[in-house]
Amino acid sequence: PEVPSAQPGPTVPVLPPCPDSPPGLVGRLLIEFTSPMPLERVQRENPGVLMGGRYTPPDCTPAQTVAVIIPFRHREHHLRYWLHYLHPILRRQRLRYGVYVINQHGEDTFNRAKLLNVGFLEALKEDATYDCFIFSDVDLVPMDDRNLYRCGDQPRHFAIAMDKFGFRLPYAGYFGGVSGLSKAQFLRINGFPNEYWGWGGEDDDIFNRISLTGMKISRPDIRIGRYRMIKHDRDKHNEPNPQRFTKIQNTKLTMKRDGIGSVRYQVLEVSRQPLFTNITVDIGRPP
Ligand code: UD2
Ligand code: MN
Repeated sequence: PEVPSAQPGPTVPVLPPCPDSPPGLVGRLLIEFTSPMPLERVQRENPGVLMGGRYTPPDCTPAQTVAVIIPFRHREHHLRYWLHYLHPILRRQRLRYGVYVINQHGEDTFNRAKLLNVGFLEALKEDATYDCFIFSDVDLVPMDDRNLYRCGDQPRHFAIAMDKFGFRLPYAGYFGGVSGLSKAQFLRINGFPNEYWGWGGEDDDIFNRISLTGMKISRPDIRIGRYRMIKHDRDKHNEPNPQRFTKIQNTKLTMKRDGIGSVRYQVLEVSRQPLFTNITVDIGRPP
């Protein structure tokens, strides 16, 4: 019998893998927060970014898919600067990525780490191929595009030299600001704590989780991991948490029961905007 030969279909271009060091990076960047930043301008300047803040490089196939998760409430004006600076940087870095703004509903006490847990789960619901999660404050902009927003074989701390700390690491166990974990690393530490309400401590708890599971923090060169933070006052309903000092002593006991496995919340709205996906969520209030 005659064996049918394969019909030549339309040619699907197979893109080469994206290179380890992306060409076309510019290095040190000038970052300032003086002129106002209308969203229409940011949109106009980033035509390659798709609805929901999704991007895929046109000329190569990235090794990872990155979800950028931003904890958020009432910081629209910071978000506009963040989108303005970060989209072009992430594009030059040849990342396949999506931006998720996790907006805490209501006026109860803010809970950064719980919002980040929500972001992890909700981003995966949007796209199950995410395998790298970058958690970023809305007010932090890198000053060097060689600080690659990718995951590696250890959890990564990106924001190591901030203007507000004199461009130095404030203490060895500092893990605040911007960090990145692969899906496997995140699950290995049972995600982030849900029980830090108000300002402070949650980043140290995450650092403890990483150490307790035998992982080590990886960091960029101090000359590259530079950041500017948009100057701001402490927000309402995010007062320093007086329990933070005792809580971070107990991570070893609490991390098993408090984390991604126990997070309870209710999504109120998912809306795909031109430059990001907004997820408004009810995360409850402190007990
Ligand atoms: C530091 C850390 C931050 C976190 C925090 C303690 C730096 C640069 N960052 O930030 O990672 O550990 O201390 O919790 O050291 N937010 C809102 N609306 C609010 C309150 C907070 O959107 O009403 C979000 C926003 O993304 C903000 C982030 O939470 O950037 C951290 O809050 P912050 O900027 O007030 O705290 P800060 O600068 O001391
Ligand atoms: Mn801040």
